[in-house]
Amino acid sequence: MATEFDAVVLGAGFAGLYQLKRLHDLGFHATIIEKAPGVGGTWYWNRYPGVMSDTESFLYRYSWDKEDLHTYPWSHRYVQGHEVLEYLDHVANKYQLKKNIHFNTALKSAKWMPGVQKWSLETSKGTFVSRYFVGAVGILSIPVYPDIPGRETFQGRSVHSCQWPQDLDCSDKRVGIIGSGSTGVQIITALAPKVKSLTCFQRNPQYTVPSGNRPVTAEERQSINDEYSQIYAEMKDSALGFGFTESKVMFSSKTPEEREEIFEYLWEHGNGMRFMFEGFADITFNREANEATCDFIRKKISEIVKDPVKAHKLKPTQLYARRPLCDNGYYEQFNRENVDIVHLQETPITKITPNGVQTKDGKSYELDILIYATGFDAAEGAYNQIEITGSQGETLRQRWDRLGPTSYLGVSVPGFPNFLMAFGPQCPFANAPPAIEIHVDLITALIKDAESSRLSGNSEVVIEALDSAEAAWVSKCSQIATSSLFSQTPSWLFGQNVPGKRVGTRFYFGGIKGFLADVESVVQNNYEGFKPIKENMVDREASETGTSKL
Ligand code: NA7
Repeated sequence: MATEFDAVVLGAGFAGLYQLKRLHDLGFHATIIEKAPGVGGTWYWNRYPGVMSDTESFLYRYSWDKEDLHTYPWSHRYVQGHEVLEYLDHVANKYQLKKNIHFNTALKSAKWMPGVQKWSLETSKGTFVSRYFVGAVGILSIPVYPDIPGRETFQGRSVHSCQWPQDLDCSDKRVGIIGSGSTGVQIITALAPKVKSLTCFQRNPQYTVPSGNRPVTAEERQSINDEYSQIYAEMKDSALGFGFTESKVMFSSKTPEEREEIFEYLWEHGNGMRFMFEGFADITFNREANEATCDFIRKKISEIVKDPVKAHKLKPTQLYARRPLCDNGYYEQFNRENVDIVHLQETPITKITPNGVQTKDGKSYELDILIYATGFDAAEGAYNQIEITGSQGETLRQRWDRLGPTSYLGVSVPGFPNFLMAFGPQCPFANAPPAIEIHVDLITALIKDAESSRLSGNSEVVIEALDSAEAAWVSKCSQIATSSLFSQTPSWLFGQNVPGKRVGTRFYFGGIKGFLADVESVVQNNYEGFKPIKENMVDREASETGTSKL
């Protein structure tokens, strides 16, 4: 027999936990379905050595629990993976959310039932029926493995970064790692001092800068606490929401000496996002500024890495236009004798053997452990794993195969009534916790108003984006993306990291401030772009919508 809920949320990460809390606050009978045995979402799965956030700790958390903002402990400029998990576990306990989470439960399929206007959700633990269905699966959860012959023949331990076995001890082992994105850089930096040998199989080197991680003093914490309202006001007025003032300085307005000074300051102070956005306003769209940034980082690589052959392999040649990375001493690791780098563009991997990896130059690398830091089928990937059938009988995957991973505001897809995504495709490219809060607040407002409309007799009401609104949003996202050098550099942000995946932006690059303005306008205009939810809503006070937090 099916278990009935008012709302079912999929996923117990940052988005899912906050969404469950908001639904409980509305008095809804709501639950979370979660595949893992614990909360944390992305942070639950990504427990590899060196895993760390690169957002300032004071903004990598929820804004709505003022007590936690002021008192929950964190010691460094950035929180490590286990600290994020502990924090989310603390929130789930504090708000007694766990009793309403179905852990170890996988959603297999979801089907809209037009007769009763509800979703039927088939899970590994039986059927759930719910009027509202909120996806909160995150953007990075489906691992991508490289298609290399012989992968299954390897006799040592092989592991993807997001399925890291907690018993895996790499000490004194011969370790190989494929991938040098954000994850690879973190793993390499953490493992290099501990392992017998570390061979890094790198296809495209990426630019990474020092993170500047360091302890935060009690005085600094106090001053952050004192300024929290200002910090959040500035965050909402920014594009990225990373807790620093984004530059308005054009590269051309500075002399070569001044540019060098700015780059040096950023390098010393640390953080990839700051490096890209705090010194100059136009690194991501002015080719000259971008190339100067590339030159500066390549010069740093030459200075740090003593072996010129290794240094040469580590120097990126692409534009500096992927999600910017930072590290805790990545390039320095290549001065260790036990760390080597294989440049796959010069010597591609030909096969994986029972003993290790072979490359085209005939070399064999004998390994005990092979790590895949090869990334994710991002954005729509997690939704595509589940058969979600909407009101027209088409699955979400079929629709996205046809049109690309489209949505309206990153939350709603035409043909999928009462299905809402917290941080779905075409959500803002920004610091995740604050961006997620905007989404959850919008979803909560939509559900609250739809439910009150339904209870007042409007029995047919559903929350569903209009085709025209979705098309306009997709076009807006792609226009903004096209103006950036990001769109000229292949990465998971545009889908090129998965062979055969449709290329196009998965993000709204208009920033937090722009997104908030769009959402506020949608709410104020009677949920413009959605099917009518409530008659007579135009005059209503914003505070009645539940979106006053926006
Ligand atoms: P990324 O950024 O997608 O990086 C994946 C890495 O794996 C990257 O270096 C890829 O090289 C490499 N890769 C992928 N497939 C292959 C094959 N077939 N052969 C060799 N190398 C390969 O994933 P991450 O997990 O590092 O980071 C994802 C996000 O998580 C990050 O941006 C943060 O927001 C958090 P390529 O560059 O494609 O040549």
